[in-house]
Amino acid sequence: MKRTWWKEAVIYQIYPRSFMDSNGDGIGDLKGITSRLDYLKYLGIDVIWLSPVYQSPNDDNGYDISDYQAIMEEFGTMEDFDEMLDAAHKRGIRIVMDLVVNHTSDEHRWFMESRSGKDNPYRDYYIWREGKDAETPPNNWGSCFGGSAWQYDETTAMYYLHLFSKKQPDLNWDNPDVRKKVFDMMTWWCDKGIDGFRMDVISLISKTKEMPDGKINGFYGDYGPYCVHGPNVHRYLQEMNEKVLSKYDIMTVGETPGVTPGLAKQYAGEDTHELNMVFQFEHVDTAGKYGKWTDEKMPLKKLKDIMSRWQTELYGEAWNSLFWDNHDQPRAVSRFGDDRPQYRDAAAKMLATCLHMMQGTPYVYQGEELGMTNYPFQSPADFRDIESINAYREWCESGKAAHEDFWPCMLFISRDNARTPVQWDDSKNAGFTSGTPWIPVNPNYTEINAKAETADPDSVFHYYKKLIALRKQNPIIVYGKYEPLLKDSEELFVYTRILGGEKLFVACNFTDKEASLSLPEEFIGSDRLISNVENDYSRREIILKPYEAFALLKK
Ligand code: TEU
Ligand code: CA
Repeated sequence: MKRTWWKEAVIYQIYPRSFMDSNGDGIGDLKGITSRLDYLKYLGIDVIWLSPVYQSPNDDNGYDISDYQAIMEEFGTMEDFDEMLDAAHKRGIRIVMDLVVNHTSDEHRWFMESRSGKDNPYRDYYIWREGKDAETPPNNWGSCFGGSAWQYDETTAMYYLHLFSKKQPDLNWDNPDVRKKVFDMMTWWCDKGIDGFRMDVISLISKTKEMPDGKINGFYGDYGPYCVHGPNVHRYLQEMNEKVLSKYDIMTVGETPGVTPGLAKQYAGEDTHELNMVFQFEHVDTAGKYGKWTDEKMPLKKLKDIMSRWQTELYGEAWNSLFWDNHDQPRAVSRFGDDRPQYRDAAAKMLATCLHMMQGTPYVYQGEELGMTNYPFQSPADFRDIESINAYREWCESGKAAHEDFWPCMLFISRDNARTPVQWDDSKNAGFTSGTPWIPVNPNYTEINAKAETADPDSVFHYYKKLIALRKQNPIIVYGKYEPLLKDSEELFVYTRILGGEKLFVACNFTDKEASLSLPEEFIGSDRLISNVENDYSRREIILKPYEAFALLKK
């Protein structure tokens, strides 16, 4: 297995709108990020993944881009960007940009040209089809954010495809001019000195020519078989690699909904010349009675099966990312752990141990290092996220689901849980802004905040700092071979890692009860690398406390 810097790195995701506001308008911005770089340096991360900062009408908080080479006004200027990049580099921190090129905003110049007439040179930049008849879209596909995936456009009396909101028309990657424009834009950013790309829904860029109705799934037909891992996706990524990526020392991670370990070996294989690593979503998939909306925790056995399969199947062949949450997912401690006050601290550290001792590049989503929790939303009017707002309308206002049944699912799953402001201190608005935050601050900021946690050596923050440092000191954490133990346990997540003559033993209690474990003979008397409570690990029989986690290293 090749050793590379991006396999050894720990990445921190910033959702700029909610990270730090520098000018009191209630919206996080680039100067705000620059002002907090020392905090990130202290935490010890190597790379920042910056969610989109480009010009955007913000239908989907920046994932709808109207100019790829301009900065969103609310976030600052290109000078602010350059300053931030430079300040990060001075601290040895790299910056990876979000590349959103499955679609643009409908306010992007390309789309405004495209919709203006059938003969416009940009017409074929997007995916246009005739309706089945005047009132019926070309097929039954539904968009990810509700409604049909097709929008009728009066000017030319045709429909355009949008797998996300109708303000996010899909680009036509089969058009070589589109690819050239995208590659040129990427080159422009690379020449500016950025350090890589996180590629938004990159597994969706190639669509089949035929676009038949899909199997009904909820309200609409499923576009999956025709748009996910489409016919030319690997060819286009190889072309991108050849024309852009291979020319720079950068890292790439593909957001690849629907990816399996088999496909990951192609997208992110050691020698396939596509991407460095992927995000897979099996452990956060929640297909239930209301589509993705559920209020049920994934059973531990299932979670372990998924995580272990990815660890084992990619070993030596492809590289994976490790994450519990991001800006599209609820808060990790609320979802996989336990956010009740008496358990939150241990559960957050336990989840961190479990993930950071695995193979792959770990991602820390802003606030995760503080053990930030889901938000106590009171009513549907509290939501800002287009997906949450539309879903409530589609399920409840239509009468397909009862409010009482759907509401707990929104509380558990809504993306807005991750989007409340980072809690910096216990002053007004958690120190995020001096104005009115665009989305409310979680009221638990008086307890959970960066100021308190950086001052407390036993905090979740310092635990993350330690895990990040351990990864730098112990190649076994990066390169060791993974082996699952106690696969059938419904309480414990246990595994080992092996590299050369060293062996690592990791055990995590995922429950609020004590759990007993017989330590394998060979680990009795090993060094304790880290643990989230005090316990005696020199004995064979160990009783783990609720949410206890520990790692032992045998040299
Ligand atoms: O997300 C794509 C994706 O597959 C989902 O996680 C999605 O956001 C959603 O939760 C579907 O139920 C990416 C971005 O990360 C997301 O923020 C954007 O909204 C989306 O693409 C469109 O650009
Ligand atoms: Ca601001």
